[in-house]
Amino acid sequence: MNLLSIGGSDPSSGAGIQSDIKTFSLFNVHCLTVVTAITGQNTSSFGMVEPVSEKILKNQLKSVMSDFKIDGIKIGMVYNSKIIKALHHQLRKLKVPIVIDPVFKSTTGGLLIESSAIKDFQKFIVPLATIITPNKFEAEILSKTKINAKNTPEKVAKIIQELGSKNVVITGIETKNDQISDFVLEKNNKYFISGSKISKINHGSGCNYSAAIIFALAKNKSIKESVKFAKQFTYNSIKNAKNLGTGIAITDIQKYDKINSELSDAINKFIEIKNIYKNIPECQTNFVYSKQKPKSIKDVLGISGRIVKAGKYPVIAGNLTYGGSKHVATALLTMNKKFPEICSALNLKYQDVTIAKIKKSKLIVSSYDRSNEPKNIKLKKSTIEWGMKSAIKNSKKASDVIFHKGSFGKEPMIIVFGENPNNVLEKILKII
Ligand code: PXL
Repeated sequence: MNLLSIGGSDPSSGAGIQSDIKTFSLFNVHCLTVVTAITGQNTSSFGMVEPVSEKILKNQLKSVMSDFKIDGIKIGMVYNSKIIKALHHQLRKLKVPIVIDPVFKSTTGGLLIESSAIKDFQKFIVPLATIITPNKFEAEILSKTKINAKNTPEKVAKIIQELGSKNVVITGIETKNDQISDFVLEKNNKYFISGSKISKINHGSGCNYSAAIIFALAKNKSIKESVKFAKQFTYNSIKNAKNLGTGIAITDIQKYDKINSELSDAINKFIEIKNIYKNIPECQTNFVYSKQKPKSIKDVLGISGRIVKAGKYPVIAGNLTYGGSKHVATALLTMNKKFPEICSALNLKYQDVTIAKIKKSKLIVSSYDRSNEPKNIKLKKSTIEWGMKSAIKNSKKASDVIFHKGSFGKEPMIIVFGENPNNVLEKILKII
């Protein structure tokens, strides 16, 4: 896959073109680049900007467009009206997804667009967007409206959509104390996507976010899937930010982890299942996915704070981490030891209706009885391992579902197993 990043050069390689090359490389994507301006900056101060001439801008574009199949484009820093108009002229007829990341000011205070060019940005760049990703400050400039109780994020996003962007995401809206939300306005849909806030001033997170969105869109993911993917990716990049210079930290992106990406997609689909909160047990739900041949729970990816019930809504509490689940991960490890193809699992609330559906389905079911549990096992706290082993002791094939009816003080439980998270989801949809 080839993705094109159009933006400014940042010699500290925290943002701009250099940051996108890092991000796309992690995704195994070839990053084409068209440089609009050269900045002089580092992690503590912003020196100067020199935009490129219209002539070399056009030549860069022509060079890449005449040679490569381009699967998606991200536009960051554009700096002046000449560049804006030239980009509009060359890109307006293309049929590929375009993410516009309006960057007006750097974290260290540098101006990334001439103030006289904002009007042309609204007129010529915004309409190119499949998605535009302003932060709160940029959204206020684009819409000429301050976000407050009267002018809600929705109202402001609508103004930006009317400038011609198909979808609008306003990032960094503080909803609750420890939460940070993105407001998404699609053509016929609107919603917030929330996540935990990390208070770490950094260089690069905005670029990471828009680069991850264009990658997901080019892979044919929906707007919602793309935004959720980018949010998780950016969260990790901020959490991992490193003090490489003497000033602010530079975001760091981990190697793209297929296990993380697949599990993250499946979790997002799971929480969207209608009325799924009814299937979340008192001890909450975890969804896990392991590496091949896992040795311990450290090889199993799970949600650190589980999926919890908040009234009628499931909420992802915490983050995806290896070692993030103990119980469901232990159940999976035991199953995987006997059936190495089984790498994913999720626990559901025990309900008679679910058990009835499971029995009617063609799924392979086993169970164990916790009241048969030997005392030494209880003391050693290896209950789950014992239960799982006794359930599959005589099995020739891996079970799709294992349940137990609980015992004194122990909640009964259903665990669904599969080769991967999507496979687990398919089974869940058959039994709830
Ligand atoms: O993060 C926004 C950004 C984009 N592009 C360039 C930048 C910055 C912020 O500093 O320098 C070139």
